[in-house]
Amino acid sequence: MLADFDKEGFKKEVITNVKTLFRKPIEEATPQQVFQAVSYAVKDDIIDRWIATHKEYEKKNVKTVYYLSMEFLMGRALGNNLINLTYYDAVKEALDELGFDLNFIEDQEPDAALGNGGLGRLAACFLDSLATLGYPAYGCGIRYKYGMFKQGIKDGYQVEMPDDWLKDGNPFEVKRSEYAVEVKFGGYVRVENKNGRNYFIQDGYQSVRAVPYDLPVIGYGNNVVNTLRIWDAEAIQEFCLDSFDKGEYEKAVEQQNLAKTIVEVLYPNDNHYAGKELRLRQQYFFISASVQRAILKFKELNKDIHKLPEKVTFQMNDTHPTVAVAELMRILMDEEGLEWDDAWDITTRTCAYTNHTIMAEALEKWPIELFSRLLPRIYQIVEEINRRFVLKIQEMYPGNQDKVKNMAVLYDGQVKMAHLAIAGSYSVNGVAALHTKILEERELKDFYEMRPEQFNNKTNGITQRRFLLHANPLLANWITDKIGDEWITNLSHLKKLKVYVNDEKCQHEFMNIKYQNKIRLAKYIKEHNNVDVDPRSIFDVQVKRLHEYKRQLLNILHVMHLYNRLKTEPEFDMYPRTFIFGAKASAGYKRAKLIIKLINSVADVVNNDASIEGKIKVVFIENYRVSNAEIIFAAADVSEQISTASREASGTGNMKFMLNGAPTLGTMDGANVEIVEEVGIENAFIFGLSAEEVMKYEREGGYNPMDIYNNNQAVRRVLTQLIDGTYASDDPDRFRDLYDSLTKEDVYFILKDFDSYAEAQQKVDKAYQDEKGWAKMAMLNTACAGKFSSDRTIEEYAKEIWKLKKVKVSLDK
Ligand code: GL2
Repeated sequence: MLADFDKEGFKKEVITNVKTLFRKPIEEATPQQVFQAVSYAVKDDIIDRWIATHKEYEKKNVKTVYYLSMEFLMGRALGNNLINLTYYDAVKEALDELGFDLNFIEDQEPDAALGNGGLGRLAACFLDSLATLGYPAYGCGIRYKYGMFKQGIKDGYQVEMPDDWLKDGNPFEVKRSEYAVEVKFGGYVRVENKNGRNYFIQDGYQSVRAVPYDLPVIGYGNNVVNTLRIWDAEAIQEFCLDSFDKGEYEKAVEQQNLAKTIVEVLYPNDNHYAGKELRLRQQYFFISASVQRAILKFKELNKDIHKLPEKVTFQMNDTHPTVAVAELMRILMDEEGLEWDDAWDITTRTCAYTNHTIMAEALEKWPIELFSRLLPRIYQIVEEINRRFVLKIQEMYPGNQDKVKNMAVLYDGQVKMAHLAIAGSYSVNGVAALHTKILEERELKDFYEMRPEQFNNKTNGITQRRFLLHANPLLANWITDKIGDEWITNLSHLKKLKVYVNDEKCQHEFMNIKYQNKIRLAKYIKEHNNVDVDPRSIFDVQVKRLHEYKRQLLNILHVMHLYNRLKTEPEFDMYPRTFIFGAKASAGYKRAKLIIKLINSVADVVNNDASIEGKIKVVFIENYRVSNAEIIFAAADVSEQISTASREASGTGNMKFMLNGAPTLGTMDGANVEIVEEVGIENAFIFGLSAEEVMKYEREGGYNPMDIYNNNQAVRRVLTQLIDGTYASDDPDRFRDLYDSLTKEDVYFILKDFDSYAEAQQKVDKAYQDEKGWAKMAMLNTACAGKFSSDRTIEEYAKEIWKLKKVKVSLDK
């Protein structure tokens, strides 16, 4: 495949690009300018494939999935694009010859951080797999002007800074003004009767023009280039002198402002909805635009709108895009002229819904007052959906009011978006086996009983192209040396590594690669945190969003406990350990932010206490994001996946660690269960209450944390240290909120799981000292990670939900 890469031509193009873009010779270009010039040169290589792919899709009139998502956490594009074009090494060489280091050039690119965490990153991995497998797909989202905020740490506290990711332009995007559509908000609905049929007309509305920007999504070595389409908003009515005269100036300003605010910023909440009007506007904005465009495209190739389900699936990524159900109904009835039953039949064979969480605070509900004011026509449709759905429930369960209460779309003055999604979809899936089971047996039990065939599980996955091939080149090359390169597109091949796990030479090589990656991370930590860490210590890593259910607090309390032991138990010893954290907290999540402060305060004390001889180091990596995640996963020895069982729907970081040879220290939650199933429980460190036990306690009203406080000296000691100034000498009450939350309710069972966690940690300490045993365990984790490729996940979606066919693309020159 490399044969078609023209190195000399590429070098020339880079030089020319610098000249035409920046009016400079390349010797005078800034690194950012070189990055731009290189990216435009790469884009040229992409364009032909992009056009060829879409020609092929049109020629075959293929079925397409539209992956509707408020979030796509893409990270950087350049390196990944080169990897998937299979040009990475060649471009590296070309740039070397021009006197530039590709790694350094890659570092100039801002992360496209249009997402919060796992849910958004999953969407990005899915796009990579869809293109690699040759499935026709669009990602549809929002072109936020500001993505996920940049996190700074000041005096140990998180500070948020705007992420102005577009300030230097985005070389890979293409603006497609010709595909702009109008999206309407507010006003009222007027009914007009023409020839005996009622027409519903929205009047007195405000509107914006939705303008798509397309980003290429490149399949690995197969010429397929799919599209991530993100929508920008522009004012329909520009300021014009006319409007002064007609007194419409105010309206023009209003529309300008509306357009500007809609796409201004990503809401930085993970697993939590804020219920803000602007958020609902964002949702309807990108859904209306995406669905309108999809229907227009469908109609270019197909005459009969009834064929829509044969050609299109709208996959709704969580509750955020579920207004799509009603928007599709609106288009089918008000624009295509279908009757309700016909439209409903088409809609419910076109829409599918993925649930990503059981956390009640994440399932969106909108006050009817707000919803109907903002989306009057859509609300009418939702009302009718609800009316018919409730009739169906009553028919199935006569007289059972509880069923109506639990399942209605409209209830208690609210629009329940999950219920709308389920009523309007042919498929509802969870994201790991345990999660789907909990949905079926508990959270969505009534819906499951009504229509069990609608439910299915699709265990999440990650793309090995970014999280191994790009992130860990040393290991990637080693694997390819041992078993060939088929793993790049078929991760199950990794199991061939099993024959090497007892081979001492291989163990050595494997652990040496880990060591090199630890040196790379240590260097990053020194540069960014100015902390020295010893790459020979155990790198124990917890990187993910900060959330109480993820229990970073359990981790840091345990660090405090170890520190206590080192200080007071002369006979206690431990293998040197570096506890590495990385996490953003939602800007308004006070307790999460306090936990960040606690981690940094513990770091201050422990890292500066010479008496413990560097046995413990604590590092909080600032601004955790996709680009530094790639370095972190590759360097981890231990993967902390310690959520309260039942709460983490799946987790995907857990899979990235496993792939890079880090055993899981975790609870039996989410996909951890399946990781253990693949690798064997002896190759993981499992602790804590099971999901069933947690849910049983919850049914019975919780447990009493004071029982533990009173009987467990180690726990009492660290709790006391939260309020006696040990870690806050200037303000001993600083962490009182954490103390109170643990001693009063401990809703996340942190104290309950403490002993069992500490015990598992001791096992880690012991296991690591058995060098061969550890090497074997680490290698087995990599070897057994095959299941967790997003290629496997996407194959399942494509076969079982979307019914897509693969397309081959060739480049006729
Ligand atoms: C999440 C879940 O919390 C997480 O466990 C899961 O892996 C991802 C992807 O399915 O989805 N749900 C959610 O709302 N966010 C997640 O990361 N933000």
